[in-house]
Amino acid sequence: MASVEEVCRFRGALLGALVGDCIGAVFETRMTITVGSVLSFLRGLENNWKKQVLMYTDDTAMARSVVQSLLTKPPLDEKDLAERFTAEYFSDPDRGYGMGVVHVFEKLQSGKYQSVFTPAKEQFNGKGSYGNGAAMRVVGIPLAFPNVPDIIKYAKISGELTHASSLGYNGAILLALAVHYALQGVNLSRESFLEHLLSNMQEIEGDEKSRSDAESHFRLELGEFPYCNRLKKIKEFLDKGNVPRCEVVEELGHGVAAFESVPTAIYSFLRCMDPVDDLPKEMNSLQRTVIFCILLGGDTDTIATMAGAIAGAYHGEDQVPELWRKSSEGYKDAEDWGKQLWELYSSRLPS
Ligand code: F2R
Ligand code: MG
Ligand code: MG
Ligand code: MG
Repeated sequence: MASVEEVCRFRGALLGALVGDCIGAVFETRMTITVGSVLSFLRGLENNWKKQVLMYTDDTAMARSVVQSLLTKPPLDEKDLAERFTAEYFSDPDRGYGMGVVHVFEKLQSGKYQSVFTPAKEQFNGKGSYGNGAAMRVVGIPLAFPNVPDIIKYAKISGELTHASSLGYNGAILLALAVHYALQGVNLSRESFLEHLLSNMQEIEGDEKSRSDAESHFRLELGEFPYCNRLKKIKEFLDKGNVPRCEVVEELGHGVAAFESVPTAIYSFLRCMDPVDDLPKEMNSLQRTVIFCILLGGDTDTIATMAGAIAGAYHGEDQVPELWRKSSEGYKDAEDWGKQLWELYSSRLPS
């Protein structure tokens, strides 16, 4: 891969995540979302972009902290990252944070905790959060580390600062790995992409904590592998071709739990490599991916940001429409940081 093409994927991942969050957030609270209403909103950006900036939400606010920490305190300094999350939240608390995670920031701010991981462990009566907050912000990790063991290690650590349940941080690991494999572009087929994810997640979900968290949440027999099961469902859906959106929501979810949104984002990316019947033919795959996620409803900003990150890593920044990019708050940082992360990633490649 030529270096220009590589930088384009790194910027694409950050910009795809950004536009997914900014556009997805517009539809988050809407009861009815139709193709017409999404397309009409996007057309309206044309007349509006200089006047109306689309604000990013907690998803991007936290992703920015991860990227800044990775760039300034390598390889990953959990105290620095915890401080950045906390400072960002208290300087700008109205970005739509999850109801539970704000207690982690309050505890971290109190200075009463020796370990930065303890507040997260106390969430939800000691069970830890399984929200998608660790996954929604993880895109910087696979852009900073070129190999799978590092990605797994650092996605987990960065996730555990707020999400102590393995159902939460395993979602972050899965998303980070999806971005990692997407960076390979067309060198990896859709089938191999899924097989790699399944093989990694079988090992990850096979550990004792993952099995006991899954068992106590789903109350099923030992051996329940929630992410692996959903990856298998994705394969089934892709083999079928056209699957009604209501069935996608029913089987994969569109909620705030990581296991009800990370697999949905992965499916949306893979499905939208091909045209979608009711979306305009002239749209590229990344545009289709973001719109497809929004049409699923539910946690639209987060599913679109996660799928946007994967699609941007795969297709590159050229698929992020100029208008979407320039309408989104903070797009210049995403462009600059994409290049800086690529340099960091490249410096870590074996010579
Ligand atoms: N939450 C939103 N959007 C709604 C905005 C409400 C806000 N107060 C406002 O209007 O400004 N969006 C953002 O939250 C999601 C990421 O959440 P995160 O960071 O994972 O937070 P949290 O609080 O840890 O988990 C979210 C919810 O999941 C449920 N939950 C998690 N673990 C649980 C457990 N062990 N037991 C029971 N429930 C659990 C709770 O309902 C949590 O509040 C993203 O969508 C982001 O965009
Ligand atoms: Mg949000
Ligand atoms: Mg949050
Ligand atoms: Mg959300």
